[in-house]
Amino acid sequence: LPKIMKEAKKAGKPVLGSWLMFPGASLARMVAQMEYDFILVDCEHGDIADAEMHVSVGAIASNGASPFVRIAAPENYFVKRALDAGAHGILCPMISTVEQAKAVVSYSKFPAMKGHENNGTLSGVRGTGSPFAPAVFGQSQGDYTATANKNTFIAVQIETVEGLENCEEIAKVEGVDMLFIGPNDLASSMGYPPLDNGKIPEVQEAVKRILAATKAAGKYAGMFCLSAEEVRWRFEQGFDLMNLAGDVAALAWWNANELEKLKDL
Ligand code: 3PY
Repeated sequence: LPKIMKEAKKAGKPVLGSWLMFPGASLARMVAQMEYDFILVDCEHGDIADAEMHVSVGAIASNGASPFVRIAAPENYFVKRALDAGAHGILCPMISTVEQAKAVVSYSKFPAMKGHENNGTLSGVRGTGSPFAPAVFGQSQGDYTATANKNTFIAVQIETVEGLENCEEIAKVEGVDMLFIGPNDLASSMGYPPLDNGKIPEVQEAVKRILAATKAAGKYAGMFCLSAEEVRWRFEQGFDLMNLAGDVAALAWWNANELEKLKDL
């Protein structure tokens, strides 16, 4: 875990984050100054282009939170751009097989470097050269390259029936630090309306199976949450890391709630 998140975990607290679907340094800075451990820049479903992702990652890191990027798909290009921007961690959606998980790990790790065995045992295909990631980490380029394999956090999303069926093996993949459940897509993949996921016993059984597989492999377990109640429920269930909704939900729900109060006028 990145340092700020390790501190939360050590204190026995949930690792808490927020989720950004809008671009902009001002927004990223404001949310990063709240009490969250990490802020995730959502490049899968968010309205955030590559250059905007770079801006958000830098603004988050400079304001006390760990920047995470959810990449658009498990592809080398997206992994490279997020890590090169200085993300402390990536969240990779739609991981359904061991092969996909291994590929994402490989894209995330520099080739093993002689004399730098402390950079972990993993060797991948990540290219060196970004000046931005070292700047975000406050390191020289050499130091960044020599430590990034250990310092960057790789989370994969389990959110398909195929991913569920393979979750025990995916959890064991070396270099996968966290399994993060996307409950909406998981429900959708199982043939249910996504937003009903919390009420569907079959989906909740699947959640328990993924959580058990993650813990058995000694990895961190993450869960997408849309409210404080959900965060509490999942933390008590044994999840380590949760997001408390995000920018779009906050904007939409605050407006809906306040407008409702004026309906009688
Ligand atoms: C899900 O719930 O499926 C997610 O991936 C969160 O956006």
